[in-house]
Amino acid sequence: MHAWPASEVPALPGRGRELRLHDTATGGLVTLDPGPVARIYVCGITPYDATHMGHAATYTAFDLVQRVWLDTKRQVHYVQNVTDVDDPLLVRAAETGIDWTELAERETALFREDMTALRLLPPRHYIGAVEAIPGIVPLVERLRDAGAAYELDGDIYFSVESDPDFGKVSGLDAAAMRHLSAERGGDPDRPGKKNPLDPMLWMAARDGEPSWDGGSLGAGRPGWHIECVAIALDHLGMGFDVQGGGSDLAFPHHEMGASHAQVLTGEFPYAKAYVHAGMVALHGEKMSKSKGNLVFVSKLRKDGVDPAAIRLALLAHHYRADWEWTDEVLTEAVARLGRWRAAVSRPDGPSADALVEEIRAALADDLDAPAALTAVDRWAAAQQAGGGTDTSAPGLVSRAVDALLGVAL
Ligand code: 5CA
Ligand code: ZN
Repeated sequence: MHAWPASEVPALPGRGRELRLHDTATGGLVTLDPGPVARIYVCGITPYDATHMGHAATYTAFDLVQRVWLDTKRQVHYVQNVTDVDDPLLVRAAETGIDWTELAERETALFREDMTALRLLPPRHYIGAVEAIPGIVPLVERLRDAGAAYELDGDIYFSVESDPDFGKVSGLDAAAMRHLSAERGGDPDRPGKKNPLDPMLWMAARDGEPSWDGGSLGAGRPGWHIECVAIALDHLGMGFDVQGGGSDLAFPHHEMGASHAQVLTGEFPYAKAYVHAGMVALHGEKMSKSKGNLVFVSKLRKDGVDPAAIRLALLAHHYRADWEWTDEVLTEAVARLGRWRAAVSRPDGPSADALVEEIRAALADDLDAPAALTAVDRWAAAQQAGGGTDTSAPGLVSRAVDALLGVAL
């Protein structure tokens, strides 16, 4: 499927720093060494509702990853999926009486608009689960033929015991895994499974639900984790640099994905770093489509909020923190945007060379966007106080804020 248009990324003088990111698998910071082409897969939406602040925060974090890499003069191969067939989408379609394909198309179109407005760089490959099915079926067949998958009443399950490295992404114990599996789309209590944690690879066709030709698997539809694996292996290959998503994907989604891929290829690791963004809450609870406590990007845009202010509101929080969306967060961002715009519209100011390096250093250090914003605040305050006569400074600040933070001043 098509992605969305890219906003231009201005080139800056000098070169950005090497990125260090927190890796869930090792539990610490790793300096990534991507080579001339950096490869990143970020899990996409399940399009049954509009983009909320939690989604936007997570995608903004990985947008910063791309921007840091681009600033090191690398190319970035970025892949994202759309889970355009899955249980929650079918349930919402049934509840609302909207055809599931129409619902998915409508919400994906809105997501593209939101991403464009927020200046999130698009993936090179934007792939739907449905269009990935012809690539998924042979992977499931291979897992089954290798003895790493088994059939249960027509459904095919992956055997987590087939991967000696299972558990290394999340580092959780069996009890925690079982609990999260039940909460996040798994079925640990289904009788007949070899291990309660085993996830479904292929679901046999159910009455009244869409299904596709699965060759020797029979008609059905793909499981969630194999969807992302098929897309990532097809477009990035094993050992790509970053697997990204919100922290709710560490287990089971990224754990299972890594296992599927490692058993399929015999190689380790699936991704060099598993990077997870914190959860955004509203009124004390994680913002989630299933709970309905949502603030939508599209609603704020419709209300006339400048997308640059939304972006600044998101960047004011460290990507790994869990935080709460409030009206004040947005009010402060609107005020900050105003101060920055006033500052760069002046004819001169203090030299900005050091500021560019400060922004680079902050972002390279596990995407410390709040520190980068504070650095820009300091420059804007000094400029407003009348310091400096460098006529190139306002333009350089504007370009740096655009290139590195994605905010158009
Ligand atoms: N389609 C799957 C991934 S393959 C999925 O999780 N879709 S989603 O629509 O539920 O979420 C899309 C992305 O937003 C995921 O990375 C998820 O971790 C992230 N996300 C969802 N809710 C929040 C939240 N409240 N705060 C931060 N990130 C969130
Ligand atoms: Zn995914």
